[in-house]
Amino acid sequence: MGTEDTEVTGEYGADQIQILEGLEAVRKRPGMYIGSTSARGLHHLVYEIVDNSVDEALAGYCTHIRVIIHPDNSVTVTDDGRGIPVGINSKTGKPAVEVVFTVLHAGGKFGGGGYKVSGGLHGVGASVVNALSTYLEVEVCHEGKIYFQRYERGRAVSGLKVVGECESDKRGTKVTFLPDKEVFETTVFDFDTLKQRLREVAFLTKGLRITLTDERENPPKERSFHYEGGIREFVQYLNKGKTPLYPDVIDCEGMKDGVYVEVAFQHNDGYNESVYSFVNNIITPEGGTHMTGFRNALTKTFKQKLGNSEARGAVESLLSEKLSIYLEQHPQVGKLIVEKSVMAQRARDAARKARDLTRRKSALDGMSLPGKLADCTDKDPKNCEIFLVEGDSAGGSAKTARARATQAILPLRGKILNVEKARLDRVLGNAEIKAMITAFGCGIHEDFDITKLRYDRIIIMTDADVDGAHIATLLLTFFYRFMPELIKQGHVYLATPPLYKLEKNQKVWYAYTDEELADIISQVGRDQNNKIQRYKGLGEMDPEQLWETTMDPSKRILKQVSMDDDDESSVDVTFTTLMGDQVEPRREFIEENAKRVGNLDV
Ligand code: TSJ
Repeated sequence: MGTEDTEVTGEYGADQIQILEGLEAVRKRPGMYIGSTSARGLHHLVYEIVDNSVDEALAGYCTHIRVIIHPDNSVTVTDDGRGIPVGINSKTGKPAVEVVFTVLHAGGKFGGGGYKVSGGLHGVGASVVNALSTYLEVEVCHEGKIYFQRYERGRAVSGLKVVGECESDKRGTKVTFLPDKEVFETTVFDFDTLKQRLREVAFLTKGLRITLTDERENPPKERSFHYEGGIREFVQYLNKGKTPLYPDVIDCEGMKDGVYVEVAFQHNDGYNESVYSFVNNIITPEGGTHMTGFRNALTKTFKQKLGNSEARGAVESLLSEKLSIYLEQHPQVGKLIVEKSVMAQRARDAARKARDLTRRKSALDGMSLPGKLADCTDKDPKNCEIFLVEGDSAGGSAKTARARATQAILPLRGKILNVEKARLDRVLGNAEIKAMITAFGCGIHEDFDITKLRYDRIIIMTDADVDGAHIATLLLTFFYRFMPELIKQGHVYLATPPLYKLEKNQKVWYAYTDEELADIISQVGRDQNNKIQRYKGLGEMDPEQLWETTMDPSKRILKQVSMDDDDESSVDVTFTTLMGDQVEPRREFIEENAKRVGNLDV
């Protein structure tokens, strides 16, 4: 508003040379600073910037962070914090904000003194994002003035200038950057990936609101996360759809020996534990001493042996204290947890016995394959695939239809056991599950060894109806819990049987969706000679039809199951459609229907 552009400083100090060398190093070896230049590294740029605002929130000065993906995949992050300091930094003679963006490792950590800190990847901060962006613009609103600076590939192309005025009580920082196409393998952001991580950050920073907007969609897509309950709400979220053993989420929070600790948990009636631990807001999948402290506190408190003097570590001592008090007030909850623990102990013992049995068996008789398996003759796993077929009758057709050299058939009878609901010893005693484990040859859990996998492709072939989809889900759940690497490394597929057969004048068409059927009818004409059959199951197809429509590698449609293992707290199972090489182009639209199919129950 009538304010002339005012340079805050324009001096080009001697430190500048060192700065440029730093940025060159980042551009030369980006992987060293952000992990990789794949989609993963790209998304880390956003986390890196957002972490600065999160620190501001943890320090108690910021309540709302906005992240906007623009149509050109540039990203804006805005917060309502104090604003990156604009004053001149005595050491460099530059405004602090310029130092933040141009000096490697400077980060946003000035005074420090925050209650907790979020940790960006390797703690490298804004200067790395700047170096790896075609351009980056920062706007700071401070004491009624709007400060602005622009950088290109890490270098300031202007000094910090006052470019306008804002209301004197308005504060905050706004950063917009465009990731450099010369650096990244892809510069297209994935909404769900950002959404997942930002939701996690919101859970970990109670009270903070984080809003994600995708302007590439019309109208823009927006999600907002705000959890007053923090990780308590995270636990409720994880237990959604499960049956808690008791109504309360038990939690504690506090500072001990300079370590800030937050814990929350609630038991459910399932047999799988979901434990997530974070240090400085970063997930620690392997656990660590903080996890040891958590488990010690639980066992010690329940053994009632706790004396504060023996408590080691901040987590252990804080949680033990809180837990003892809680259990005195809620003895019923204590009883439930103890019962649960005893049950779990029994289940573990039974499971160990069952597993020892499988191990011994495979060691002794050189792995006897299940009787129902029609194995392929080729012994090179690279060439081989196994069809898991719903029902004995479809299994029979598949055995007749298959290419014997490379295709094995394992018929599965009836519903597959839900491994989420069953105790481990029952799971391992189940005939269908035992058959799969022996047929695959790669073991489970800690015995899992991918190099022993006997088939490169594991193809789930079920009816194209609700029951078929349910069986497929149960199988995927089993793989996810017992051999997740099979999914992560892309060995699991879904077959796509046709929904309809249309016959006319001795010619045959197959349709895999309703739209496709309509398409075919409009091509061949709607008349009396059309004979349309709706397949209710694989069993209705004769072996030739089954081969032609669903099994023939040159014609079939396979959906590859994949899983984003970046963030295990919300597993998305994704299907990618793979088609044989002779399919008509009109089948392509099936791809659109197969992109993303819900969440696997975690
Ligand atoms: F990444 C970044 F540096 F570019 C960045 C920093 C990006 C965004 C969107 C926000 C921020 C940021 C930094 N938000 N808020 C702050 N706050 C400070 O840097 C700050 C302000 C005042 C004081 C103080 O002691 O008075 C200290 C700090 C660290």
